[in-house]
Amino acid sequence: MSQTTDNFANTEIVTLPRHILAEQRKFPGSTGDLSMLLVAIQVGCKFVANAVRKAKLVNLTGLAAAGTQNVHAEAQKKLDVLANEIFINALEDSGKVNIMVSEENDEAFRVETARRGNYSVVFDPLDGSSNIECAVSIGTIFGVYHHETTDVEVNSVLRPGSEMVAAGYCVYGSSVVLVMATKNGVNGYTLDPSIGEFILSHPDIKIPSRGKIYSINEGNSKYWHEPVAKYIDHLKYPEDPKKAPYGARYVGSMVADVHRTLLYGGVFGYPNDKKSNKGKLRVLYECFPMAFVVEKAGGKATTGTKRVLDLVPTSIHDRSPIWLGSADDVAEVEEFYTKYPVEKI
Ligand code: AHM
Ligand code: MG
Repeated sequence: MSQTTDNFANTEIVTLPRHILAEQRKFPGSTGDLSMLLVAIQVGCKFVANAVRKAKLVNLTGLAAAGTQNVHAEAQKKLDVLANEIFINALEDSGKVNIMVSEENDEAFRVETARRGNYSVVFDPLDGSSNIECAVSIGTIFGVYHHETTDVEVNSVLRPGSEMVAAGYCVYGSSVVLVMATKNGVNGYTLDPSIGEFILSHPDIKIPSRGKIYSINEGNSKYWHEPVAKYIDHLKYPEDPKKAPYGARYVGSMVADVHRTLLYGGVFGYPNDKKSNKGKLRVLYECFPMAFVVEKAGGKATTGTKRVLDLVPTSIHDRSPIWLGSADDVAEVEEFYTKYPVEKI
């Protein structure tokens, strides 16, 4: 097994830290801080994966302390709280992080001065937690910003997603897969439980330019705006009678739905509608990281009328409509929004 080349032979088992270091060597003079931060994130994912797998057996399902809610007025589950603590600890210990924003914390907060670094991390420690109790896939989502100095204001994370330097997610599903995107591209690593290491399993992921699957909560169709209703209809009843309709898949865990979309192509949407003007998903730690991953893999992400990564959040828990996936599919979504404009998005 060659230790000196970054061109791994097909048969080689490449662990995540080794792969990240190899990628870093492509940029001589880099500090290695981002690499260390990404390695810390994968440690957090391993701990969460372990907790998720045996949650029921060790009394980790169910609600946290009675009446505990997060800032979104959602009941916090024990696993939500544990996953949040795991990531906060892993990120603090890395010594590379400055500001953290978590779905589970009302405010953004800073690491203590002695352990502060030049990166800020926004994350949803356990997304899709309504699926915990029934053993359906859930995940972690994260995005990383860089600061020139450690002396930054806590609200300096309110920046466009296009300024992220890395983002990704970990899906705790039938296997545990960690997907990381940087300016170098997108790679996926599968956890080998027998050795406790993430192994490079999906190098240089590219999303197909068009897919055959749409993914949306169709139960909300009563509230949909016209472009959404018309677009989904067009997928189900193609104008060309020779064309097959798209298939529908919706897990209800963004991480799982986006991961499938990334690998198979197609489109995932959580639009705004007549009952929620901004949609459901949070800009900083749900929409931005996923849009970043999908764009780096050659796909697109839009609100319907604007590129998601160009949004500037006004508060850390801001929400946005989102459509993401294969470039041609998402371009078609935008065409429907142009043809059937909605007054306010
Ligand atoms: P959560 O952060 O409270 O888990 O909510 C986010 C989840 C996403 O994973 C998923 O895409 C969406 O909510 C599903 O919402 P719905 O049940 O309205 O379809
Ligand atoms: Mg979430």
